[in-house]
Amino acid sequence: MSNRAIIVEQGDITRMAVDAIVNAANQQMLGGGGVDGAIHRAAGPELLAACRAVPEVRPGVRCPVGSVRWTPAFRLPSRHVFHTVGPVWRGGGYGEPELLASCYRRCVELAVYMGVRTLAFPAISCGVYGYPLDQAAEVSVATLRNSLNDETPLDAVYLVAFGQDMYQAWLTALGD
Ligand code: AR6
Repeated sequence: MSNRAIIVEQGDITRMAVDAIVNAANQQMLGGGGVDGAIHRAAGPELLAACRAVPEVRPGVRCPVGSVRWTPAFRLPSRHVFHTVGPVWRGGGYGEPELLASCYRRCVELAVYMGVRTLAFPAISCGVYGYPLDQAAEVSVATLRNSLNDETPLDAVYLVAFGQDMYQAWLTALGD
């Protein structure tokens, strides 16, 4: 797919009828607030059971920061949930941009591996984790542009902003 197929939308990611939506989870993967809570509510209790079944890589960690894990989407209109864990913003000098980039890159890699054609991201780390919206928008768009080329077998990548401020930040980063 080409860069043109990065599409910014404003709304609720749990309503997206795409092949896979991305969850901004935490390392435990046992639910939380924000988009994570919304996804668990909409998917139903089977999602928590599926998350629990993901093996821990060390005590309390099912998905390290910058990595991704897969579950089905159960009652959501999408087919898969990709659970990724963004970095907590600590001023930018603790590898936050690289870790956030890793989230986007690893989700695209998983999408290609699984034959996912349409993928929707929320603004990873831009809520509770405190990442500045403009900087997160730049990292996400730059990473997607690097990860996607004309041969990538994806039809569309949606960036789903919950609020107007993130919507604007993504439009600016895309140069629209
Ligand atoms: N659809 C799309 N975006 C949403 C939705 C929704 N339904 N709800 C919130 N957002 P956050 P983080 C936006 O805090 O910063 C959780 O407790 C929200 O406006 O959900 O990565 C996890 O369990 C913001 O722009 O994720 C972790 O503990 C963006 O989603 C922790 O929060 C991300 O905000 C992860 O923090």
